[in-house]
Amino acid sequence: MFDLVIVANRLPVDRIKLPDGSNGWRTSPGGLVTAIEPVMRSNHGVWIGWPGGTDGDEELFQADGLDLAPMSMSAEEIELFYEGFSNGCLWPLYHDVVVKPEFHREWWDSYVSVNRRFAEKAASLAAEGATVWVQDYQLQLVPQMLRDLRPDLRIGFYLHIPFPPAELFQQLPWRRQILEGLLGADLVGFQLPGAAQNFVRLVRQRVGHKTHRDLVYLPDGRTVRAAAFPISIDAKGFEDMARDPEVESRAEEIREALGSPRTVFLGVDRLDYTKGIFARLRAFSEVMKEGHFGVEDAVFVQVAVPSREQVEEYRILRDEIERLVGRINGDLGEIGRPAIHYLHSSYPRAEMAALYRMADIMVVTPYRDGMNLVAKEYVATRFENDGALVLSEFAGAAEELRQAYLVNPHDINGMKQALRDAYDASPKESSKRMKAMRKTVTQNDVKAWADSFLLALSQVGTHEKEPRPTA
Ligand code: GDG
Repeated sequence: MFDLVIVANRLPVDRIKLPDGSNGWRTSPGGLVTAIEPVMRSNHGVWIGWPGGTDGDEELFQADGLDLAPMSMSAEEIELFYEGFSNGCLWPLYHDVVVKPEFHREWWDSYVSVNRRFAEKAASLAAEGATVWVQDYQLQLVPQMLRDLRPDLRIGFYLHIPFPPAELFQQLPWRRQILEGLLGADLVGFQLPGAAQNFVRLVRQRVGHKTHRDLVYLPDGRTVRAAAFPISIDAKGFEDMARDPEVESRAEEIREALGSPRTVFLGVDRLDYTKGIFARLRAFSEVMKEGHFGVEDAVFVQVAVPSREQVEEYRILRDEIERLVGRINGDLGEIGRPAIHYLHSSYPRAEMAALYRMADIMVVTPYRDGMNLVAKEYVATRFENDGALVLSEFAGAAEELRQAYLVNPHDINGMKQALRDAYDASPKESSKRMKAMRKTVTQNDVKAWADSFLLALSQVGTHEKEPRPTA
């Protein structure tokens, strides 16, 4: 039995086949594991999640001293729960319906049954009075299902993606069930205060509970708090990696391979329609076409990390982007000098750091993004206070990184202007902006995020200053 239980769709490791045919594990170091690992170690924690694949093995195991509980997933569940309801319905709905969400009852049925299995697993592993922290949009029903099974637990929920305004959320045929699922938690955490307010307002309107500021009062006497906890990165870890001489020489090597242009623009995103890759490349190509800079002055490196390739929308998007890159390079490129270097691949973390180090201008222009860690990682690696960040107003990170060149990603002319401004900026101006952004990122790192969430979770219901409404 464990005192801290993390419940996430994915485990922090992938199941792999070893050369001898047996099962092995490979850590997939993400931001979440960096954040949660220290609290898991100091609190006797376990992490429940899907290890990828369709292997039925649910045996607990240890990796790097962490206790992990794999949840199996059938091929049908991957199709209906994961690719269907999670990524074909909730993902677009919560990202401003950038793409039309699909509502299918068989997807929902699978979402309910997978959430129930996760809740049952958490109930079976949590010690009396333990803390359970449920992560993200794939598992929004787990808090209430778990509370029904184990009323003794302290339950937190954190949403990594945006929470939509009522006008959009109301489209969801199962809107009430989702709200009630989340209300099983003591604390519901969001990236931004606006998202927490959307949630409280919806609870008042759709479920009819009394609310006051960030608190929801349930008829059974329980109080639920909804608040913002903007996620961050292991800023020191990224800076240390960036200072590594091997990373520095790799950064130089990449620049030389690009033909040592004056300015390198960089985009790094999962290949997702929310990330605004297409419009950003168009804006860059137009600035080049208009002669503000040529292929010998500037180049755009776009890393598009493969993502959700079984989902139709993602396949269409990939084709569109690749056609555009081909057209731009055909129009503007010269022999040995394409305007855009497009890489459909994922890389080790050290290579990511080298890419950040070699880039003069990082371009992050999602139509909607819960936070966007890439923007923060870039800033963390700029220990010489150089470089510039072009950042969408619709990324959560824009609320903190005010000194970026902020853009509306729907406004191509506005984006062109921001790219020109970043390109033309004096070293003094860039350094002033970067210094301020670095201060923000280093002071609010991912450890501070995890600690503040867990502290707030431990305090819900213990010292509310506001009197309970009596009506
Ligand atoms: C969701 C929300 C929110 C990317 N490519 C490689 C690689 N990465 C790493 C990056 C970064 C992470 O993946 C991507 O995080 P983002 O925040 O940019 O975007 P999402 O994947 O959409 O994440 C987002 C986040 O959750 C956390 O709450 O910020 O808004 O959508 O850390 O470095 N890492 C490696 N190789 C790659 O090729 N090693």
